[in-house]
Amino acid sequence: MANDASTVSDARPPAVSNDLLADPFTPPADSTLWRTNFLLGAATASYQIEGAVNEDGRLPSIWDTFSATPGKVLAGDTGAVACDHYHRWEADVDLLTSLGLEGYRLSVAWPRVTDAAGKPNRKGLDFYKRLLARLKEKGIQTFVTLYHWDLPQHLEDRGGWLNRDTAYRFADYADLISRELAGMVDAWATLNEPWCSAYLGYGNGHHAPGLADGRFATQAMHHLLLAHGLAIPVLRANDPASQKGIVANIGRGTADSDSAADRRAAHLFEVQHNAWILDPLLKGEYPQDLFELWPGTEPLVLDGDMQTIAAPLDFLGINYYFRTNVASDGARGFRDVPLEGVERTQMGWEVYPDGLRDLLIGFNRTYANLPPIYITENGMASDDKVVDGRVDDTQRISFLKRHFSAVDQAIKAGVDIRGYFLWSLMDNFEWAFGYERRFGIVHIDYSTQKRTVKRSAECVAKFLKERQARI
Ligand code: GCO
Repeated sequence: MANDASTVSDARPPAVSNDLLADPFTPPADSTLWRTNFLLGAATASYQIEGAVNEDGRLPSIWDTFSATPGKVLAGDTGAVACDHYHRWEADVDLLTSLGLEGYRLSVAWPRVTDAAGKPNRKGLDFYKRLLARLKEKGIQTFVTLYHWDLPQHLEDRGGWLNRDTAYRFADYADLISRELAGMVDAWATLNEPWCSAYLGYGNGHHAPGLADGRFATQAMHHLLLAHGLAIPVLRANDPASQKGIVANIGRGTADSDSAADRRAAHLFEVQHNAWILDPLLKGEYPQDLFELWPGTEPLVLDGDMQTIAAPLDFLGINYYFRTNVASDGARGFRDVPLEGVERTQMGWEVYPDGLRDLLIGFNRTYANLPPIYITENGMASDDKVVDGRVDDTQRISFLKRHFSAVDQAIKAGVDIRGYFLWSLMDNFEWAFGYERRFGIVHIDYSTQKRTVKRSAECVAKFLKERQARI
């Protein structure tokens, strides 16, 4: 989600009550999550775990450049080694299998699989072929994201997502990769969180490539969505049996008071975080309120673009983390009003499972053609430590239990939700926050690369085992 430094606070999570320790995790008997066709998996992304940035012909990405720029990433961390997954992938697949996880969401690094002319890089492609073949052999469903933010630097040098041509280069890349990997992927997602790429990358500069201009953000978003829309028919043609979709991060905005102005502010917050992406995808138009919020930022849209962007989807991936409480900031805007005394994570993000439920139910009402949903990311960061060989991440266990319950409630209210991926399988490079923030259900000791299964992972594994035993 938004690794926006401005959302970080010093608040500490409160102690967790004892009854949680007694029955830490298992969903209640009537939960829809007991259905064995509800897919439960974990997610990662290439730049956050792979390392090996200079190996086997991988080209530099915008995140290599950004993280090498002093002051951009906490403690000067980079993804150069990360979890060394490029070399340890076999052990990591064994780990997934040992936990009984049924699905794995990963991303392909564009700069690893193509050369500067867009031609295939065999060694990079072979890495993903080996990995996907092994996952298939283990019976794990594969959800592959084509773009989880690691744009080849040579494309950024030509304007990146501000250059319309990048959308066409993305479609070429989608063509190449889906020909190569056809039959090995259960579901393709074109983009991960275009909101972050456009807004944090080009609007406020907190992410690579680090540009900050409101007009850049809306134009970059348009080209990202166009890239998505161009890629969908290509994926359909090359790999007809798989599902095709996109992954969007969503944010809950609540009004600080009941005043009309604050309620309007909360509405505008959700327009900026959700409708900006979902309206073009599902209605074929940008929300006009967005340009009320950001006057003069209308992107250049060519004839036929909106139709391309609104290509039918087989699924929509939803990433949810927290809510933001807002008040009116004058005629057009909103400002954050952080709530006191609420539970927060290591990111400073409020733990607010109801937001997930309410947004899903709201989307189901707003969009007549809402596709089936997968929760493609949900999870939390905590300052986890290995003590006597164990990691007791009690807050995460409670977090997961409550978000499972939110998903269950949304399903019972009629939303078609087919699965849930934990963010993340393992601690990893958390973008502008480097390695300090730990989102994994598996702990990584970065000095030894030792993996330690956290208690949350044990709880998930136990639930999956019990669920399997019911068949
Ligand atoms: C994102 C990404 C993940 C993050 C996670 C926690 O949304 O930022 O998909 O790469 O690590 O969301 O911030």
